[in-house]
Amino acid sequence: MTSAEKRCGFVALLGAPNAGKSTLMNALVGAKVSIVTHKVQTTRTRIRGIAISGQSQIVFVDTPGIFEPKRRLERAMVAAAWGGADSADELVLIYDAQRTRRDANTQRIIDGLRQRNAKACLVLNKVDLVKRERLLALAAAFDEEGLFSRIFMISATEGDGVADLMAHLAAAMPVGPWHYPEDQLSDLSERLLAAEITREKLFLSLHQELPYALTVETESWEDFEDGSARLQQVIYVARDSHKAICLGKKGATIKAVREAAQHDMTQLMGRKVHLFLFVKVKENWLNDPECYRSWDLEFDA
Ligand SMILES: Nc1nc2c(ncn2[C@@H]2O[C@H](COP(=O)(O)OP(=O)(O)OP(=O)(O)O)[C@@H](O)[C@H]2O)c(=O)[nH]1
Ligand SMILES: [Mg+2]
Repeated sequence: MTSAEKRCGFVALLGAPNAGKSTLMNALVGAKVSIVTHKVQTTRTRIRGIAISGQSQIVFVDTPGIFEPKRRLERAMVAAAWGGADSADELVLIYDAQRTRRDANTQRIIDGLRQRNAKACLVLNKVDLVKRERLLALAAAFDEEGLFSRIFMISATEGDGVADLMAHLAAAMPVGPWHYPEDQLSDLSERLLAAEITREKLFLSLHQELPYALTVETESWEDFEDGSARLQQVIYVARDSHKAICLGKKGATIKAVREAAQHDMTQLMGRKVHLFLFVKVKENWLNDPECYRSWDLEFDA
């Protein structure tokens, strides 16, 4: 084997909801390919972000958080997360180092890894918010599990420790040809990415259960000769009362969501985007197989 040989592989990012998986993937890829909010259960499916480090192409798989699922969509999300783990070359467990006690969700992942006889790297994330002594104690406690080949201390928002993790993973990738063109950063289509951006803004603007009771679909996309694009998206909600909250007083909420989403889309796609949003009631979208198919989620997980 020579050092010039190309390497390529998959790295699954696992962790409890809100641990910082998507933030870390964006830091590794160097672009925002997965949406991030302060709320749990933001990521709904496996999203691939692609990075190159030396001769290695690393395909990161951001997964929904692993938690105890109750509803159909939640079961599908957790199944997608484990599916990402089972098809990966390397696993990274991300833990929010602010937690003073190990949570049941992280324990569930550790048990699942043990059942699978899998080794993983551990990332203690959000180290910018935690004192060093506590981090060392945490690392020692996790080390006792005998499950982790390496432990990294990272701040995904500040970028601390990200290069070390990347170098470790790059060297661990199997030898083989790259799966994606050199300039590709994600496997999401532009339509899906645009829907995710709008969903992020809705998550940030709406409260309680509402963000979890809606979904966004890019219905039409027109490209114009001047490089600009016109996108029409539908926000599906389950009830009339949800529609009213989504629109806000005199349409103020949806207006702010539209403006923020359009701004991000224009930036990310590097061209002018004109966004049009419609809110529709579709009572049963959570039980619509088509919706699951479009997300590459299993309907009967
Ligand atoms: N201070 C600090 N905040 C962080 C760091 N990493 C992530 N966060 C914040 O933690 C919150 C959750 O981040 P996400 O990346 O959405 O977490 P996730 O694990 O993908 O969450 P789900 O998709 O819901 O499972 C956001 O508010 C992030 O800004 C970090 O290193 N430091
Ligand atoms: Mg996420």
